[in-house]
Amino acid sequence: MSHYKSNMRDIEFNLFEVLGRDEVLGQGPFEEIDSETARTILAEMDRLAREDLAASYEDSDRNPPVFDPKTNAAPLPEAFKKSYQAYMDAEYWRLQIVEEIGGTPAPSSLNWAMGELVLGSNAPIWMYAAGPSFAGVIHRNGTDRDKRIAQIMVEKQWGATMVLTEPDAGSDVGAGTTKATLNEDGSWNITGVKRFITSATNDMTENVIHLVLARPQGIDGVGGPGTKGLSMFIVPEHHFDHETGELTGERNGAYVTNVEHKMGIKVSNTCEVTFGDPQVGGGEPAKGWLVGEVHNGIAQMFQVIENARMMVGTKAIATLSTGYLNALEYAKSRVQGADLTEAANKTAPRVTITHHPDVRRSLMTQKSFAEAMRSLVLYTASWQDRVQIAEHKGERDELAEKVNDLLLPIVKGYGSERSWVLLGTESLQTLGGSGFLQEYPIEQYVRDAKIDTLYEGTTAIQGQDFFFRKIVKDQAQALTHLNTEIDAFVKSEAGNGRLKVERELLAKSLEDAGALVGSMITTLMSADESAEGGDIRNIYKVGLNTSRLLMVLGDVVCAWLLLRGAEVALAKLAGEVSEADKAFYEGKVAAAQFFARTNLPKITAEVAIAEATDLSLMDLDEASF
Ligand code: ST9
Repeated sequence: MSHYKSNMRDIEFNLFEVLGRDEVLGQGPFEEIDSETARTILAEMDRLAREDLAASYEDSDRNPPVFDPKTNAAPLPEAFKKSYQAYMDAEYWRLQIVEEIGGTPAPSSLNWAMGELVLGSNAPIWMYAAGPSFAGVIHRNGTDRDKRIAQIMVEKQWGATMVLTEPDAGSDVGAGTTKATLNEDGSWNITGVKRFITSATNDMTENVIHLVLARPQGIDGVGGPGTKGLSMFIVPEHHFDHETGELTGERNGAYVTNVEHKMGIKVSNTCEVTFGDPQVGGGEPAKGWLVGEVHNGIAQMFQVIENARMMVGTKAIATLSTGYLNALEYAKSRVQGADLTEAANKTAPRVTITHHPDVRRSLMTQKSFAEAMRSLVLYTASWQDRVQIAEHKGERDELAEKVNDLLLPIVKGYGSERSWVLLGTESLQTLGGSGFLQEYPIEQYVRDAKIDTLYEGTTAIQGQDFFFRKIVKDQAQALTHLNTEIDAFVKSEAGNGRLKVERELLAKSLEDAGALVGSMITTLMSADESAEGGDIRNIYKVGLNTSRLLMVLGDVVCAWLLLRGAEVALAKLAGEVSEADKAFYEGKVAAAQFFARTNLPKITAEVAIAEATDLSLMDLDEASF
């Protein structure tokens, strides 16, 4: 039986009943995919995920790849390769790429709905299969040569990697020291060691294209310190003819020199890659080609990073959803103890644990967060749909770009933190001691989901990105738009009287969150030493609260999205619905009410804590920690 339990009903509810995706499907850039086709694709992907992709989930954990230093490789388990091939053969990965390189573009919302199914059933498949999506970035930024390389990558279904991190440059990408030196033929020699590189070796694709950030040497005006001095290079594992794509038979000097031993997602090879070291492999130089022949590496790489941050948040949320559904299934059949009203009666009938108040609290906590964050992912993706539609017309939808940018750290940072914590504290806990056993998938979910708070920018980085870049640098334009939308909902008659209490709670938390943003901006301004009385150390007070702000606004946005869904559900319940739909819609209303009532009142306290921040923590001697 499959470990993976999907929630197709809720995915379709979000896409079609709340977000009205019928309106974008079948037209403009998505002409070839109407809503009926989209539903068929989702159904097929759901089957594929539960059966073929999930099939190797456990085996890949118990029999992970082992690095062989003689071959610089870590071959993947056969069962995993079978699942990967099933995914590639289904060809739905083409929906993420542009037509010019062999794709059939679909709205981002449909892609991330499918993404949930793949990432929840066996996430490393999505990561190994990302080569064609990486090709999209090369195509978008590249010269004619690069565009042909991008086509080849898709035709041949090669793997690809994002290569930023170094042993001493993790969160601080700008500290990277990997060098690039120009050759006479226009190629570059790359030298340095990179770490934590996902998918850098596999035995499923004939080639891997590394997208490497390195610092050009000896050229005026480029290669300076920090992230802006980094350029992005196409560095293949094996050399190939840039016109035909045929491998030339020459190895490039980019070698995997270690594969990490990890807590989770063990089948996803996390590699050290050494570039251009004469002592490694055959000692060949590591040759690379500058993407687009422009030195704009960090901005180019952020096109990959933005997609990968969305991926990580979706992975986390997908795991919480299947964790919840596994816990629910267990709770419905596990008989333990008497009903609390019969606690004094030692001979009272024993009941399933779904009868116990604390289990109900836990299940509804899991359900409401999993469904809230699913709507967060799909709502964010619906802004990406707008970006795609504008691009197809040769225009830009700047508001959509900004709102998407604002939401990304919430999807990634808030999504991964809430999911990882709830998987451990609630989903696993529902199974009692059995949750700790490898007989059930949840202990693996907990291990596999922890990485989501770490890679692609830790939660601390997401909090900083959210405040400094997505709010302050944006002059709060996207935030103001979101605030206006939530405020309009608060003031509406949404829910026809049934959501009055929750709308009031939302109004209060919106006001509190607004006050928090305002006070952090005021504190930031007081750190400006060019202004009278400014003290640079006040910036610490901001830094002490950026993660808190991310979580607070995550709660507000999630509550709003759930309540919007509840409004739709209540409208449906007012008409004729099947028994199954009645239960589903009532569950949507209950989850929204529960989420608002149990989470929103805490925001007032969070804001009070933030506003009372002083510098005592920063003044404390390190020895006192
Ligand atoms: C990793 C691998 O963790 C994990 C698994 C990967 C699995 C891969 C498979 C799936 C991926 C599929 C992807 C396919 C792609 C598909 C695409 C489809 C189209 N947003 O603030 P500044 C830029 S890998 C956008 O001064 P610092 C911007 O250009 C390791 N851009 O930064 C900016 O210039 P400007 C992951 C942003 O102080 C410039 O950077 N590592 C954003 O120099 C400088 O900005 C990390 O994630 C943004 N949010 O450096 C690093 N932010 O301002 C974490 C910056 O002029 N560390 N830019 O616009 C950080 O993010 C740091 O904040 C820092 C700071 C490095 C950016």
